[in-house]
Amino acid sequence: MSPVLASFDSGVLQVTLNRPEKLNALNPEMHKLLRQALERAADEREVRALLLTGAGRAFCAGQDLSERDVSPGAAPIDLSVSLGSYYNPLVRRMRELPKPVVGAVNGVAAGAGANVALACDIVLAARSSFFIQSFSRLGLVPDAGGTWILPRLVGKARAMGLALLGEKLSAEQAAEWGLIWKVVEDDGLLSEAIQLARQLAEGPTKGYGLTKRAMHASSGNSLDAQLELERDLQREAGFSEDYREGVSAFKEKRAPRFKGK
Ligand code: LHQ
Repeated sequence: MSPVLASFDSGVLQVTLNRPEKLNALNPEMHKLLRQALERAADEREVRALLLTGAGRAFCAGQDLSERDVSPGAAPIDLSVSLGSYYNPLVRRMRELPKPVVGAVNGVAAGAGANVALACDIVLAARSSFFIQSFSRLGLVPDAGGTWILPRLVGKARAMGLALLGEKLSAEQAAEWGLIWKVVEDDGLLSEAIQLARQLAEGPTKGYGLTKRAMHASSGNSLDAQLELERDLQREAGFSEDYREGVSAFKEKRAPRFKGK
């Protein structure tokens, strides 16, 4: 079985991390397959939303630690290579994909696995799942965008507590703190996530892509710069077929039929 599964249906590319016996801990092979899936999502017009989840009882336990030789005589490991080659491009691809990415956190999301989950645009989490910034337990710094996204989502005080203490954060608490969109009962998670991804896949894909750009740019922009960006992106959105369809549907008092362009 492939360690990353990809299947396409109803506009949604579902990508499943599939090494359940290792709690879907990420290795280079999985990164390669994840990259291919994200490239497919970017290239294929029919793909209008991506759904990321995990097989078995975990979403993802972060970097595969079994592949690291840390015995006393072993050469020091340069972790920047792994971040530069795999994690940083992964997070960038997810953020830059001009289509919605839904994360369905089915179980534990630890270390880089937690931050890959948080790089999704909308995160649903099973009630029994939890998040751990487990880096401090290994003497490491939160990576895969953790030090960027955590303070922005939950504020510096909570971000610092999560990072330094490395304690479990329940799905419920994560939702209460604004880290994720919603908690879903365990047995309904995948079907609700698929339903949501399909809903998004029927939406104005172009407008969604532009919305992602605006949202992601906002944290580095002044209000003035953001207003200018909104003006430019709205210009682009206004030229889309979906804008015409949206306005027509409103006037005709019917549901819009967006084509994603
Ligand atoms: C694992 C892993 C794992 C391998 C469970 N690797 N096998 C660092 C370096 C470079 C660049 C990128 O970024 C990073 C950041 C990182 O992501 S570092 C890794 C951060 N992740 C962790 O520290 C999590 C480590 N795992 C755990 O703390 C526990 O496994 C959790 C809390 C996730 C789940 O605990 P349990 O439910 O008690 O399960 P378990 O510990 O028994 O794990 C089940 C199996 O999965 C077990 O294998 P085994 O052969 O003994 O049954 C674990 O060894 C394996 N596994 N995480 N990251």
